[in-house]
Amino acid sequence: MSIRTRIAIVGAGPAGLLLGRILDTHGIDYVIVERKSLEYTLGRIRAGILEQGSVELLERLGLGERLRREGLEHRGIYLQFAGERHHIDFEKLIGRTVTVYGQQEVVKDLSRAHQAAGTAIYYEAEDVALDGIESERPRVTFRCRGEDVLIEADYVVGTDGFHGVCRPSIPDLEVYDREYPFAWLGVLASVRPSTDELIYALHADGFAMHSMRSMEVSRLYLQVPPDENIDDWPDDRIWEALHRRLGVPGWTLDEGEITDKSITPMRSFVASTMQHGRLFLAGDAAHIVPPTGAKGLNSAIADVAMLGEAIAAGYRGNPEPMSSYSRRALSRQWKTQYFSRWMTAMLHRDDRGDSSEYDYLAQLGQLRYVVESEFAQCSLAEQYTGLPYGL
Ligand code: RFL
Ligand code: PHB
Repeated sequence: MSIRTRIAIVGAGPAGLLLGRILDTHGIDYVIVERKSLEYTLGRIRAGILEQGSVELLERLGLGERLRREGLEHRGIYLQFAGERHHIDFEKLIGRTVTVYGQQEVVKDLSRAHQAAGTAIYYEAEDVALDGIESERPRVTFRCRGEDVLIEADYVVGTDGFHGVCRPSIPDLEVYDREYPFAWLGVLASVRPSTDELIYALHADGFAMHSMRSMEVSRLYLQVPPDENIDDWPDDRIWEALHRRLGVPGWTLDEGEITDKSITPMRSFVASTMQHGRLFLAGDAAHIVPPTGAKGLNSAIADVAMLGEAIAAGYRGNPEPMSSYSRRALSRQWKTQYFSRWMTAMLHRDDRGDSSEYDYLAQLGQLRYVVESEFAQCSLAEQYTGLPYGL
């Protein structure tokens, strides 16, 4: 089978699905190709926090109805260290907020909107490959339910995540990356959150975080070594570590049934370009951050917000936004990289090497500076709630 469309989108994660909805508002036709099944993409538990700009974009696209009803707007976060918990009030500091709404829910809303619009999405596509990205007619080929499919497009957009096929199709691509000597063990628990807003805690044993998905479901994380085996963490051990690292006098952490448990390694990664010929990259396909700043999903949303408008401008006869997309997206991304690395370094214990105790005490100094300085808090608030898109 052979298909002709304007934009071939590879990957139906949040970036690919959202780009499709943006293109719909401009009447630009596209086809989406996804390696996994619809059920699989709906079941992935990942990010939980939306920047204010992400919320506003979803609302503008008509995707805000359930988000407004079920999302939990948070005016700040708690930073905890040395047994003290401090509130950083973004709303008071800079008049901006974030919203707790699971990535799973964003993907569900996007998938429903695509179903209603009758979008062509090829799920369970095998052997997805790109061809001719330096030509006028780039192609995407794959097999779907035993049939060979060829898509001929004007442009290909790689929203196929970190392990996708699009980024490796760029010849001589340079990449910049950094690994961290720790990972996050994350659990979902069926229990009302014990906090009204997220708690980011540095403890002598390592980082811990209390997040949530709803008023009935808590999301909790613990710093663990990168090669940790999940089988070594029975529920009792997880709760015990969470109580120790998150505990402050006069506060209790309520326990509930753990319904999901996983370990995620941490890395920072940026590709040197987000465009080659007629291939554009967006989201995790181009860059990864450690999750401490809650920036992965929001960066993917920012990329496609910029790219969708750039493509629309291109079809209206203005090629400039498309040619400057990579530079603009990377400029925003490098600021986000720095923020995520800073939050990660400030809040995790690195106990390798001789300077471990020194580093920990310096981190406590940094945290104390942040909670004592309104300037530092404004900077954190500005970055956490989201930098503007370079449109
Ligand atoms: P995705 O979500 O990885 O989607 C890529 C899609 O492409 C498909 N695919 C292919 N399709 C066709 N052909 C191929 N060859 C393909 N290869 C792959 C995949 O099946 C998939 O459907 O990338 P996208 O859309 O760029 O979205 C990025 C976000 O998913 C990611 O950045 C966030 O989840 C990161 N993240 C967080 N981000 C935040 O903004 N706030 C958070 O609070 C936050 N917390 C997190 C996180 C990520 C985590 N994990 C598990 C990595 C917490 C965790 C634990
Ligand atoms: C989450 O709720 O999954 C979450 C929240 C904030 C982060 C990372 C993950 O920084």
